[in-house]
Amino acid sequence: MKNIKEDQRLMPLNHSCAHLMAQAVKHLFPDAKFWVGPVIEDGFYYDMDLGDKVLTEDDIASIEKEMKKLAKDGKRIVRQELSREEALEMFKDDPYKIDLINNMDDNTNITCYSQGDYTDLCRGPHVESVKECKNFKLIKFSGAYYKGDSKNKMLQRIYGVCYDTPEDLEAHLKEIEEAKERDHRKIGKDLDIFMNHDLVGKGMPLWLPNGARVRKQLENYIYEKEQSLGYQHVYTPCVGTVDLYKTSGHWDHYKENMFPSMKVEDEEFVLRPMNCPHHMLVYANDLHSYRDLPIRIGEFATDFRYEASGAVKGLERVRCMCQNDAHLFVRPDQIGEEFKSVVKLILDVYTDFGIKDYKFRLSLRDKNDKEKYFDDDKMWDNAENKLREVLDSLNIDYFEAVGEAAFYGPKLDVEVKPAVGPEITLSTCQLDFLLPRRFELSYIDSDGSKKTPVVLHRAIFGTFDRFTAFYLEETKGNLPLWLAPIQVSILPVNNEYHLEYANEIYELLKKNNIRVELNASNEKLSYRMREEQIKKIPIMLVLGNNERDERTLTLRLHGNEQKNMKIDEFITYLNENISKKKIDL
Ligand code: TSB
Ligand code: ZN
Repeated sequence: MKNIKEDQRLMPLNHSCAHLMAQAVKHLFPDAKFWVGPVIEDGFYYDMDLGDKVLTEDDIASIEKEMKKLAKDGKRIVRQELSREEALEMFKDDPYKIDLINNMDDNTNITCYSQGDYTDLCRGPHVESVKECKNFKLIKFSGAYYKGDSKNKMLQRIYGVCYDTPEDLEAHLKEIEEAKERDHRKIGKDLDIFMNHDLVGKGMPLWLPNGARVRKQLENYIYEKEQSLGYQHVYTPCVGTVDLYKTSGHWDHYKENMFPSMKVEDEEFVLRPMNCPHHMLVYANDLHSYRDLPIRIGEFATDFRYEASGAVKGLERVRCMCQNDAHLFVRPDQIGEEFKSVVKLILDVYTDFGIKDYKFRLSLRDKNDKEKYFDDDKMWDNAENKLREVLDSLNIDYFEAVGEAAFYGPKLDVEVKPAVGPEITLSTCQLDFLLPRRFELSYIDSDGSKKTPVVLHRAIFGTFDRFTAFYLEETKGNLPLWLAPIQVSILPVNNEYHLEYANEIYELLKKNNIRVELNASNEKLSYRMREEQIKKIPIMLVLGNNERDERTLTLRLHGNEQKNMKIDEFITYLNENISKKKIDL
């Protein structure tokens, strides 16, 4: 999809279309007042105050109709420069525009744009005439708080998009449709991966049996990898005292992302947003010599974060999540090597999953932001350079993001693009010189002196939640066989004649630890096949006379390609595909 905001032609065109929409709204709802209507990556939106009116689909259709009429009428769009006084006078009945004008600094050139009976305060630029805004579509609408603050009034927001040709518009709409199909919230529903319930709360998904199957496979997979790399896994509580988070610094630097604390007897607890403090204490439980390092403490750890209710999204952005977390305690001379091994593990995992479309982002501090980042320039420079060196030595392509580092150190993140919405971070590896000092961690060096270790925080999947969301979209729900919640589904053509054979195969597959389902409902075969296709079951076995009489199996792979196999052959085929964790069938 083209980035409309950055396109020289589409940007003004969409901007003008936003005004066209506002004009149409004003015709239909004369009391409407408008807040802001920016051009965004995929079109435009406009926030408006319609009093108590909540928009409906019918309203949107009427607005579109009115816009068509106005576009056809084809009024010129005229720019006018205003002094502050003139602007305040012109918009004196509109508190939203007054707010905008009052927030402009003295040097701002105030302009407004008019088309027929409609004038809007606007910086521009615009196209010459509303005639050019013919090929548009209003995409969706929702409530949106004034200035994004839930304490303010709820406004109505309408999103739309405009192109020069009907073909371009059509292509854009098709892409939106495809993205909806690929959205993990839809696939998650089709595959029974997760659900939400108001009684549990926003951003608190419940993993259903199918989701739990996938997650268990992911856990086993990464657990084995980490064990073979010398990680030691622990279980720790998902709460800690406020004092723990004061010691770590999260209470000062991360509080707005945490749930409020709760008092129990003489202790004050918080739901933990991160696991680092617990792992620091695990490290401190033993004395360590320089020879013991690196020590790698891993955990599949549940965390709670206060994400804004408007930001939570399926499994991708949740308030209760499970990190594939580990903290690596290293000597300063081991930083490079250990960081390198984490980066290699990330690459290794992405290869196993066939993930190709991602970007490495090296997040650095903003030298001027002394409030967010602890003040030790030498330490920061040192750390940032170490990470760069490793990335360069591995020939990795990355971009740098100033001001995106964690408060405790620079980090490397892997960015991916979800079906809908802005980019997200999956894997992360963060260098930290601060936390070990705050927890007074130490090891005995070769000369007998006490030294402070350095910590690397890393999560390869990020969270199981987010990774699952991403991978459902990446594969469009067609998970590799080893990961699929149901691997094989058996469909007897006719229950009267083929159920016995189907049952025999079902039992055999169960015995071989295959996640198998028998779909022998009374529905027609074509209906049942459609059901299994929606659930994206990798292998369907359709068993009829031929298969039963010859004791063979007919496989449909991902709903289309057909193969014939003997029973033994099929078991070998499954075992090989699963044990090698092949991406394809
Ligand atoms: C890696 N202390 C480190 C840890 O040791 C840490 O917590 N880092 S983090 O804040 O970046 O979170 C780790 C990963 O969790 C992120 O890279 C991201 O993939 C995932 N994540 C963060 N917030 C959410 C969320 N709200 N929902 C789902 N996943 C999330
Ligand atoms: Zn951490």
